[in-house]
Amino acid sequence: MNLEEIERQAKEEISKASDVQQLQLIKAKYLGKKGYITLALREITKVPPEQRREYGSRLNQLKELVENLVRQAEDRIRKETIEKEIRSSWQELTVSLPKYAGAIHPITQTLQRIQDIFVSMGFSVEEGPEVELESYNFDLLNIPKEHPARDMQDTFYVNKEGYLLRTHTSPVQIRVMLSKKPPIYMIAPGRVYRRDDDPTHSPVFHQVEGLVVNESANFKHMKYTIEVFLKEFFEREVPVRFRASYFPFTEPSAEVDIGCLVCGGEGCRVCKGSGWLEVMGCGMVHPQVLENCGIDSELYQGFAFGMGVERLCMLYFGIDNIKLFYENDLRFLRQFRWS
Ligand code: 2U9
Repeated sequence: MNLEEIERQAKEEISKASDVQQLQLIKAKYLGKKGYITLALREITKVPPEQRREYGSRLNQLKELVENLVRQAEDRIRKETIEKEIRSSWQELTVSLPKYAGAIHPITQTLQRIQDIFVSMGFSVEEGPEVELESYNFDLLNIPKEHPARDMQDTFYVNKEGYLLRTHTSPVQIRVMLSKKPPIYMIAPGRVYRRDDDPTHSPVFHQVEGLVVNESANFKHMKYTIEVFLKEFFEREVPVRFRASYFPFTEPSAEVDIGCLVCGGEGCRVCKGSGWLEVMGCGMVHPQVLENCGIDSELYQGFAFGMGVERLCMLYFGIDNIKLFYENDLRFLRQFRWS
């Protein structure tokens, strides 16, 4: 084979090579120990002396050309292999997404919405332990030793003297008051535990409690704060009424009702004919509670409020059984995709 012939054939074969092994064989055929170009170089002695220089340089050019073509082909094959791999393993994620998409749990969504509203009003969000000191959960809150809430029937005690599973998030406010000076504007969201189990009560549920302590807090401030919150939470003007009530840690105390969201106040099954739905409790912090936490009740006043997250979530979404929140039935949970 003459050199032109070798060049033409090598170019054609290299350009057609489609995998690395094939390319290695072609390389050996031209550049290997017994390859055409190697043999041609060896045969240089047979070329007449006056043509050797020209022949040698021509042959070296050809060798370089073939080496370059092989390198380029290696790159091309490597790229083609990767592209082929990508094409075969590629998945259209946006198409399969809706079928498998998760949802944020309705309780988490409700907690987030409640927190966002209070944060927008300048409250901080505080957290505390779920296994709590009995004294923070009851004593410092002015809850007497013989109070029924302290009963083994109502509270989960743990096998360490003086500790329990918190029955409300109020001990978080105690911790904040013990460690910080007023002014205090805070909410305490979190999980709480009570020995209850029926269609409207779960042994584990969530609360958000709020506390404001400053030199001038009064019932009017509390009323306004709660009214603004409820309007934001239910995304409409809702009738709100404050009913006198009693809690050991607040005085005076009130329960807060909104006009029934289902019947608009006419009276229905949901509001048990009254036209009103109870949504939270509140009151002016008992001076004894402030004193228990080292806050001078002559100088400072506070208001507090508390709400059950499950109850607010059920009212907001129109859910009638609290157990649905804990069963993790996907047919239920799927309905709460954030749109
Ligand atoms: C401190 C002082 C006062 C928190 C309050 C309520 C009223 C209340 C209930 C709502 C439904 C609990 O989840 S529920 O069963 N809560 O009615 N909570 S005032 O008062 C405090 C808290 C901490 C130091």
